[in-house]
Amino acid sequence: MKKLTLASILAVVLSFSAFAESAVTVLQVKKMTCSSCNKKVKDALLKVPGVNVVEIKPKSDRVEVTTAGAQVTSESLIAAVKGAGFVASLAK
Ligand SMILES: [Cu+2]
Repeated sequence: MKKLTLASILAVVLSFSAFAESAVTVLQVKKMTCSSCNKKVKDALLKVPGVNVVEIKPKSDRVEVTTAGAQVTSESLIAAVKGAGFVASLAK
């Protein structure tokens, strides 16, 4: 009984820390006018170390970036988008 409780506490702690380490940053990227633009922005963001998932919402110009941890700064994401030739800012 005691063992089971300990194991379940450990499982909760582990899943919580895994959750806490991943963060989503939403960027507003301007002038993504076609799927080729989307791909350029996505590829640039995926090259940033710590970026796991990039999801583009073409209708709203929003880009959701899931990173492995808080050490990935929004500045580095914005710089990557800039490097691909687009203007990005943090979405409000
Ligand atoms: Cu384009």
